[in-house]
Amino acid sequence: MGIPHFPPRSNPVLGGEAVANRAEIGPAEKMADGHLVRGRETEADGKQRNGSRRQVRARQPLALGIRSRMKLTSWFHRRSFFPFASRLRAWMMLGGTTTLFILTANGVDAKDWQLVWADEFNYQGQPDPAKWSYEEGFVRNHESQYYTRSRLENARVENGNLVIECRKEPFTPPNHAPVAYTAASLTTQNQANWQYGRIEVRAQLPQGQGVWPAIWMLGTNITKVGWPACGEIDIMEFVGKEPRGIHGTLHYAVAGKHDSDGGALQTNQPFAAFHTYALEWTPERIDFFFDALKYHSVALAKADQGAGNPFRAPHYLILNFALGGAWGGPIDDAVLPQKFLIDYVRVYRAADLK
Ligand SMILES: [Ca+2]
Repeated sequence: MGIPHFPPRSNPVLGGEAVANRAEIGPAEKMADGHLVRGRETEADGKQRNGSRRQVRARQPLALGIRSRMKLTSWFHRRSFFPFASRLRAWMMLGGTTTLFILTANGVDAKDWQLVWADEFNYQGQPDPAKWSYEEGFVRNHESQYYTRSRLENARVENGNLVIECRKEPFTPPNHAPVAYTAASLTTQNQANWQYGRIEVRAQLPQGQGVWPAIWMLGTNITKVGWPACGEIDIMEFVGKEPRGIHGTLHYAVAGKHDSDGGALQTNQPFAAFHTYALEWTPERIDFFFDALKYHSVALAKADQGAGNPFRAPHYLILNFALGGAWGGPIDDAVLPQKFLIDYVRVYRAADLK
């Protein structure tokens, strides 16, 4: 959610910094085409850690993505005589087969994961108040939606899914002027947080110009140290104006200034079906997954801040459906309402990580 991560509207200074960050990300997106993954792997090049991210990207385009892809397509190499590109295309189209690779693609064997928290959304009505609370109002990024609290039109559980619905409608919140767009943002803040493990969310994304759903985390110490020092883990971000891109990113502070390390996967119509968005978080690194495919990885050491590191501390989870704003861009009213469906959230701890 944090590229750019504007603080509330009242802080124009930090907002300006975020705009510059987004502008820098732009050219890299044009480098990727087809089903290629792109990402930055600065930890493999220590000399460039303190250089500009633009330099890093120019020297190492696609390096991480291609390696990850090669690993995952080895099955096709052994069993098929089709050219590599055809195998790749076929593999991406066979979304249902990706589960075959989970055991080998994950950093830790599946048998070593212990489920420690979950919401399967196998009930009806309000999201479980023992697990979820709400962000309310206009919260960040100059987005157009007003987040409502405990309003079934915007957040409800039905048919086995959490439904977060973004609507264009005249609505007058309590103690607020009328608004034009409503949606919801659910958070486990003050109720559940985790440090290390595998966080897995099966979801179907909304689509259309302006939509910006996200699955992400913030450090629980945000109320003390602020953003970005608290750290931010974006497990999944998607913007409807780039309908092929899935983004995973870390935000943090280096010497008091915002920095980030993000990767993106280019795939076909990710909103057309449910997919699994996950991260695996160890004391050494965070890996980002789309189904079984690991498309980005960041060494935690990048975010060392003296003796501390925001990613060696607990974070809470946020599921939200934003509209417009700094990254969502212009809104196509005709696509609304749109639904962000979440089948489940599962949090695992690795058996060897206490
Ligand atoms: Ca479910």
